[in-house]
Amino acid sequence: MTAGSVRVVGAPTDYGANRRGVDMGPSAIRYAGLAAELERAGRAVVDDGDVRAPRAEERDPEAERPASGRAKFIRETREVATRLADRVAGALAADELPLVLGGDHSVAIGSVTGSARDAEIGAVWFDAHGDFNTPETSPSGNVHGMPLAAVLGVGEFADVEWANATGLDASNVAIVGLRSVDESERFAIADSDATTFTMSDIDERGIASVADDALDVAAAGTDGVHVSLDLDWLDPREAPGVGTPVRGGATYREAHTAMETVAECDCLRSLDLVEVNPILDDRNETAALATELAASALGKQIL
Ligand code: NNH
Ligand code: MN
Ligand code: MN
Ligand code: MN
Repeated sequence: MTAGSVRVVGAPTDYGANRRGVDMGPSAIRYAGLAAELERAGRAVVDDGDVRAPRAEERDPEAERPASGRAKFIRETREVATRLADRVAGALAADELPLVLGGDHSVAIGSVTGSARDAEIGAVWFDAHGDFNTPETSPSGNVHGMPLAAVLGVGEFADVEWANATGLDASNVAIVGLRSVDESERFAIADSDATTFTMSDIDERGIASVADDALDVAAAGTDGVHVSLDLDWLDPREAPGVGTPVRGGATYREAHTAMETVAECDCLRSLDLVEVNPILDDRNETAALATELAASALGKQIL
């Protein structure tokens, strides 16, 4: 399943997050040595540059409003998601593995819809958060808290065609590492067919077994799996450069083990590295960690 070459696409946006700076994530991850690291993992790397994303200051966050509730910069989010989906689908059509660099997590709407355009896919979401809000339930109006609900067509998103991933069923979705879920989001997750693994599950069962189960759920009966790695999945001590840090996250070793499990699955179709915020980072260490984890997911061997 795992294709040979990796095609890197940056989505330099911070439309979906409250704190500015995550739009610099693609540059920071490239600067941390992404291409060299992936080449050491035995992968040819093609850098497709960034999708166009106007600066947030040039735009009015409420220029377009959802039918109900709040979703800031929804027009800009749609523009980026649409462009990104085309790039991701194009890479897959060329038999390359798309690696999307965020940007805030709203960019995953583009990567997932692109990956699911011509295939049945599953998805594993490594995240502290559920990303299952809708404009109606969101406490913040920030779309980075909504991408899973969007691609699955939850609630009002059912009618938002550009955001729905028709080739993805919730029964093939697993969320790993949950520790910060909004009250309303909780019910939406419970109502869905998605499978969830909290940090407590990881504490009790170990990450290798949890990651293995999550990938099994996602891969079952599909053509491949999209892995969305929100760097806030990790503990803020390991990954300080994120906009919404939550204590009690995955350790450095747990994160590598999870990504090695992804490589072993031989089911990876597309990958996101999102929410790296260089302004909040400590000497680019979160970006460097993101490159390391991508290499593990793409098959880097120690010996
Ligand atoms: N659940 C909160 C919201 O919807 C925070 C989401 N933040 C994230 N998600 N970083 O991964 O606003
Ligand atoms: Mn997220
Ligand atoms: Mn998160
Ligand atoms: Mn299906």
